[in-house]
Amino acid sequence: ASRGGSMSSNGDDSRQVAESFFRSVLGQMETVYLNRNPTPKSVLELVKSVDDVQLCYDHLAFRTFGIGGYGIDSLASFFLDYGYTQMDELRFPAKKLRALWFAPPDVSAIPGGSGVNGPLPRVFISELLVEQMSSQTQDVIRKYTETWPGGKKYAALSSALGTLPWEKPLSSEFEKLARESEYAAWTLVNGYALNHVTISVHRLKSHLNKIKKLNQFLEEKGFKLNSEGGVLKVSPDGGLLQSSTVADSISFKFSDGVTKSIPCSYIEFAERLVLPQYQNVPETEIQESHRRDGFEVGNADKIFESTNQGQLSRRTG
Ligand code: OOG
Ligand code: NI
Repeated sequence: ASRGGSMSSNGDDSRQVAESFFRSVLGQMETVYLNRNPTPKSVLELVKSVDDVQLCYDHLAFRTFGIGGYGIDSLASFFLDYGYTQMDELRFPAKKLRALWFAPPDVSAIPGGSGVNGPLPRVFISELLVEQMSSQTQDVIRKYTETWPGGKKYAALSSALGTLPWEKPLSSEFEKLARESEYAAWTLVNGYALNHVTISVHRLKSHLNKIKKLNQFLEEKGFKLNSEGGVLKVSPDGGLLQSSTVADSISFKFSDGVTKSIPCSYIEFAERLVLPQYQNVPETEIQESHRRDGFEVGNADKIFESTNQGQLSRRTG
């Protein structure tokens, strides 16, 4: 017997179900992020007030502990299951980090959709090389990642809910980690929460579609941008230009009852230039695929510092 017309599970329907589920999970991750971080929220509102057509995300970024199944893979599986493709690895030996980025499947934007309803973003996931840390730092990280195995299995769920997959730490443990790796301390208290979203600058329609103009505009409005190595980060090939705000701080109550201000998330901006081999393509025909793809170790190394104390305590100007 037929199960009937519109409810049949043909390929098109299942793709649509998967897409709307996937986008709503991204939307929840974004909601957690916007509720916690006033700066990204105001920056997005401000940019949308100037450029009201369609705001696209270049990428979303997450941090993880590379140990016992809690690393990149724990979160990547959600994106891989939806059709993302694993791309290049980036290494940061001094910070004891590695990262992978993932390219989105070929799914078109929801008509007129912005943000998580726009063209699907790339995904950048990094991990701390835990076994390269001091034994005291490793002990703290193991203590929180080894208690309950569910944490690594439900990484995406933890991110979408904004709930840590482990117990809240002691304030002394946070301090201990921060002295050795600010990334480690950040991850201990933020878990799988969205670290940043990145506005695709070249896809804006107003004069803000040049990153230098956008940076200037934001600084005039009083936003503090990450100045590590200069506000504008440029890849050696000149094709990838990035900048970011300094992370917001939130008040966090540790398990010992101590409340401290801790770094949370920031927002990034990326302009991807047209590749040399497509210089002759008419402007109206330029697609995202004609532009510089991927990430750049030198840029990323500086962008990581957006959550560091050195940037947070810096005065504007
Ligand atoms: C990621 C920093 C690197 C990029 O686009 O290169 C980055 C982080 O802070 O976790 O976002
Ligand atoms: Ni980024």
